[in-house]
Amino acid sequence: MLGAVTAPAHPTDPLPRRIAHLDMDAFFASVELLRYPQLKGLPVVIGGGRRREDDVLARLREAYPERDWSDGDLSRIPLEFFPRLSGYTGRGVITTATYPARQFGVGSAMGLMKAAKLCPQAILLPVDFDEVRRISRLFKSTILEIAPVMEDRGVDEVYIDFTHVPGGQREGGRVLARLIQKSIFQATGITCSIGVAPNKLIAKMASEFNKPNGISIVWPDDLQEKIWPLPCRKVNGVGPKADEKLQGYGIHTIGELAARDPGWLIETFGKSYGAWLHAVSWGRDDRPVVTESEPVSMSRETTFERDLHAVRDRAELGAVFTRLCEQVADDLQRKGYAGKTIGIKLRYDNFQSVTRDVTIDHFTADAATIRRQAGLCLKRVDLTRRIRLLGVRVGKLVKPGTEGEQASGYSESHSTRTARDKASDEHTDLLFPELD
Ligand code: DCP
Ligand code: MG
Repeated sequence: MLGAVTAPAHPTDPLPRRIAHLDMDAFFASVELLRYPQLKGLPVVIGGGRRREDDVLARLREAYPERDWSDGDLSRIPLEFFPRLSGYTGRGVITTATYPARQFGVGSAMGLMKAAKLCPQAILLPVDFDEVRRISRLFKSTILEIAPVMEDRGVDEVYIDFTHVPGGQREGGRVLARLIQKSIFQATGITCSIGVAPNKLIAKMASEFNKPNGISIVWPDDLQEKIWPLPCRKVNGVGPKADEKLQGYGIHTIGELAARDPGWLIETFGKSYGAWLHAVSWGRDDRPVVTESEPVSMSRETTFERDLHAVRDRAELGAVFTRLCEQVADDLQRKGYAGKTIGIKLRYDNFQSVTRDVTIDHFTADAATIRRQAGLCLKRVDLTRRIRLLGVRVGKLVKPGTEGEQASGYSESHSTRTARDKASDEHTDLLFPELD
């Protein structure tokens, strides 16, 4: 069975648990600033597409054809050659923004056109996923050289068990946190923020307290002062719908949640979720830091520049569809996986989404097979309406030579889901079917 490996237990442990959550600052934007250090301190937003070649360099070559501009000149490209948000038209959204840009009220998930109104002078750059992945691996390997018990939580965040690491208890973890911050900066040139607390729940909240380039240390006694004033939404696991329901009962902060009778919470939010809400509001969480996991599915998806129609835009849609299948096949092959369940996701112009999948009788990582099966899935959905987004997923993965595990749900953007993600999804589905 694929899945998690937990940190070794220390049954007679005299040391208090100290768990860190580390999150890179303005990650995708910081990655671009490594390439273009002249943008430091300026409002920069990332969004609007994927980087193919260096567009800024291309403009420069056009303007000065007589000169031999190369990648080495990137840091010398004058500011006027960088694209600005002003005049942006399109449907792109902000993936992330530098801290100077955030001062203008722009941030993740905001439409670029809206952001252009708030901060027209901001520089707009696309994401370089390859470089993001490279830096992601680099900062994680830097941590592992210092602290071996690390849980990978995605491209720019991890949990680290400080309890038994030298320096991990000094000043509540501040000494080790400083060392890790410094080492990551030396290795990557990017800052991060770290929260150290008695558990993952509090550490995750604490890493946001002093962003960017901050460290915050939370002790068990700090619950009332530092955690209770926060809105419930800051709890990792309280989504927008649960929050709305809480607000409906006049519960806005974690402290207000802690003041409620646990019996009432269980009655109102269900046995499992109600009990969990009570526990987290009192800062209780004993989940271990989990050091490994295996993917259960891989997927790719794309949102179109304009909504496409299955008949009128058949050629374009077909080409994108084939490309997505090839990308998923490539992801599988590169990572050495094969899958048995092939699925599609569609989002219509009214934002309604549908998924269909099929399980075949053998494991595959072959683009043509994926394309064929995904094509059959596509026949099972309404194709008379305009389509905004198209995705392809392969689940029930095995790494040839190992046992497989069933996949569930559907992933966001292009991503790899792990057994851990799956477990948390199931938790969510189980606990509040009518909520998040
Ligand atoms: N990201 C994304 N889609 C989202 C949110 C984030 O693609 N809906 C990407 C862009 C971010 C990266 O993931 O750079 C990390 O997400 P964070 O939420 O940690 O945001 P940042 O690292 O950009 O900023 P912060 O300094 O607040 O952590
Ligand atoms: Mg971050």
